[in-house]
Amino acid sequence: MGNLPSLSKLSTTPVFNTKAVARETEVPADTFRAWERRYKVPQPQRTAGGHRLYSERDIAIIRWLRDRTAEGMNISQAVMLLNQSLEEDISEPLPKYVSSSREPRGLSSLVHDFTNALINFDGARADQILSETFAMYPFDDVLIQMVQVAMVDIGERWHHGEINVAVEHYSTQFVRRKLSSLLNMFDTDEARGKVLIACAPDELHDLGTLIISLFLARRGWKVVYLGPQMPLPDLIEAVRTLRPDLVCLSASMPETAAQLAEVAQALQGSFPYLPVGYGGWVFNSIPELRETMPGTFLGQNARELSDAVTELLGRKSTSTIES
Ligand code: B12
Repeated sequence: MGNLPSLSKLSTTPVFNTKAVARETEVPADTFRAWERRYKVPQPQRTAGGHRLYSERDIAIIRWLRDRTAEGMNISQAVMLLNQSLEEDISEPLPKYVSSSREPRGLSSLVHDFTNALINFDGARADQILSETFAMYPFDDVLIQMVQVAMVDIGERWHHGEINVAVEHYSTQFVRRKLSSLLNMFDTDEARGKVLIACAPDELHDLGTLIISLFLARRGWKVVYLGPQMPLPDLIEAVRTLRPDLVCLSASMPETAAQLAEVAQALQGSFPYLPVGYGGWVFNSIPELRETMPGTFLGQNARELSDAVTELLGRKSTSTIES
């Protein structure tokens, strides 16, 4: 994927009119005006007469978005990556691409609208809100403070009988599709190390493991995502084949936490040098359960997990597993 040119070196002086930008970038004016309306990027200034004027930096950004969409990425993902690149480049003193003409919407209002859109089976609206949020807030915050919060809210309403299973399934599938496509995007073979991620044998709650997978993949770890309901013999087989540097296990209920203790113990028996970590909602709500678990508790959420994994594995890139 092409890197963004160093934007800080490019002029922000508004000099090019719409026609010149279309000619320079070979992107139709309607297209980049639609990007501006929907994602607040690029950010042309206006002349006294109301005409748009673009800078060199705007042109570089339009070209970069053009190339990503030509590679098959959808525009909302491309804008999200643009924001992410700006976020990661600490030498880049640029604001995120939020319209300077109005305050960004508060996250809680976006979470509320996102949840409502899902509950009303309105995937297009949910998609739009998600893109808007990715364009305005740091990637990690969107996952933990928006997606996770919305899924807990929707799931709890299902648990209380306030919404039916069709609504819960629709919302879960929507989020699963989004998170999976992001995970594919961050997949890399030049990784810092390989992490295998799986749920306990009877565990269906897997959105948390998808989120932790994304956090790790985005930080350069090769994630092998095995998802919900992972039977122990197959997990052992997978470890033997894949030789990961770390296995991360997840449970959300006391029964599945008990299973996880057996899984972790069996893994440690078969692969004494393989680090095994665990986490999940039940270990946050009943912390005493951590005392029953072999392996390392890696944190209460995806953010804590990424720090713990870096601490545990450092920058090691070769597999150390022995069987
Ligand atoms: C949505 C939901 C469901 C959905 C799950 C959809 C899916 N595919 O994931 C469905 C409808 C399938 C479901 C089913 C059930 N559920 Co439910 N569910 C929830 C709910 C409301 C939210 C879960 C969720 O998606 N959270 C969002 C994710 C992103 O957050 P997360 O899982 O916590 O993950 C974060 C952290 O925990 C951590 N993390 C997660 N894994 C790992 C791993 C590692 C290594 C680390 C470090 C960190 C980590 O990082 C994640 C990201 O930040 C929770 C309540 C809650 N507050 O969590 C109940 C809850 C977990 N469910 C519960 C129950 C009882 C059930 C059912 C038994 C209900 C039933 N009668 O059938 C079934 C069980 C199914 C099964 N066998 O697993 C109970 C469990 C309580 C208990 N003591 O057992 C809860 C707590 C609801 C409640 N208040 O009672 N559920």
